[in-house]
Amino acid sequence: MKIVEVRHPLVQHKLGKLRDVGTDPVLFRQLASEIAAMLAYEATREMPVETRSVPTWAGPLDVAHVRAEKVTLVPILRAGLGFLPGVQAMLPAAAVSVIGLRRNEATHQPETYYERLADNMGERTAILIDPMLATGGSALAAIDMLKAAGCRQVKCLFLVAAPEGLRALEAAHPDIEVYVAAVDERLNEDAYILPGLGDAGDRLFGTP
Ligand code: U5P
Repeated sequence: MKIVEVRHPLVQHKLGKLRDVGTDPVLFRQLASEIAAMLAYEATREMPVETRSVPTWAGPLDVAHVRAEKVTLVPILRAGLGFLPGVQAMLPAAAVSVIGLRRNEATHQPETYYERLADNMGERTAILIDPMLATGGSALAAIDMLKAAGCRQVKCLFLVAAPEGLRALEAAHPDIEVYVAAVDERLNEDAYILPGLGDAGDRLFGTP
């Protein structure tokens, strides 16, 4: 499994601000989106590019063109929504497939409550979006769904990942790619990432 930890100074600076408990939801959403855009930039480096002829002031010219219909963005509800705008800033025309997963706080296992995928999933690269990879349960369930729908290439964007989650993804899906701003230390007994960000959904949406 390809894991890219984006050590860019701006990503790390913004992540540092996210870690500050005093960062309110308005700033948290803004910073999360900015980091998401930079992770998307890294994740799309090898994207196939076609050429198209455009009329320019100096006559027709072959220019680069990325086909939006080859990609789908897949936010995992709810926290993934807070991460989506930054990725959409980079890929504005990509169809959005939404997956709703709720973490059962007793078992820490994900439960699916919503699934609405784009058409022609077999033709698309899926870019899975969730701020946190903790046990990996949610991401594994989402990737299983995407592969069952025919996706052959899956790239995952996380703000922070725990080593436990990365190991679980690697074991089940060695063919995927993962882009993260940080790989943190470990999970606590409630399956929260240490040092992490706390509950990313709560911090994005201002819920207690
Ligand atoms: N989660 C957090 N903070 C953590 C750990 C988990 O917000 O420190 C939430 C995220 O919303 C994410 C989900 O969607 O739990 C991932 O958990 P898991 O399925 O990887 O264990």
